[in-house]
Amino acid sequence: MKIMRLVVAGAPGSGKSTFVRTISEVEVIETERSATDHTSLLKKKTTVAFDYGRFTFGSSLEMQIYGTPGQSRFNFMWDYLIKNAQSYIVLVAAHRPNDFHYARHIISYMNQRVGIPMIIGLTHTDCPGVCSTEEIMTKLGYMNQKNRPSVMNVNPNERGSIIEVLMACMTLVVERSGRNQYRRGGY
Ligand SMILES: Nc1nc2c(ncn2[C@@H]2O[C@H](COP(=O)(O)OP(=O)(O)OP(=O)(O)O)[C@@H](O)[C@H]2O)c(=O)[nH]1
Ligand SMILES: [Mg+2]
Repeated sequence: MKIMRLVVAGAPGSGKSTFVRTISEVEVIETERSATDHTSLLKKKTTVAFDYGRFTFGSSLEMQIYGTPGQSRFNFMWDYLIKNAQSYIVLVAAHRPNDFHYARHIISYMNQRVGIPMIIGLTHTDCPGVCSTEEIMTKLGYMNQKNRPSVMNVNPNERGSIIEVLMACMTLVVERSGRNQYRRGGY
């Protein structure tokens, strides 16, 4: 069985812990504590280390899924988790434009450390006040339609929606390893 490690990053309240909890086939390891700062205006609890869950595609692939803490004061965990991942997803709450700048910071932080496939997952697209995908991508710094990462809507409360994103990540990782093998003369 192959193992793929996937990191789920994003601002507080974007849905990372919900994502891991909804999809995991094993009991999730969570490190949520009472939120004390401005995050407490958004929600009662926040992740302080990581969430861990697992999902298997048949008998061939096990995805180990790590949710990061949203708050940057815990970014030593972002560092540790991303350096051990093959792919990552950045969740962006599409109805919170004030968080887009922070999401951009997270993407830049990750890109400075790794060069692995990533997907932007737009959450809360069922909520009032949703921004368009184009507006979000522009605010995330992707002005040009070319060279943009993949962007998908995802509802972290729905397994089917998460599975679509996991399959997209898996495809990107497989394509990339195929390209690397080709460069090394593996075919
Ligand atoms: N309606 C709706 N609710 C969502 C969606 N995504 C997440 N939520 C809700 O938003 C809240 C997000 O909370 P968490 O999953 O704890 O967020 P988090 O990203 O882990 O936050 P931190 O650990 O604080 O960084 C939960 O109540 C989810 O049910 C979505 O797409 N639609
Ligand atoms: Mg969390």
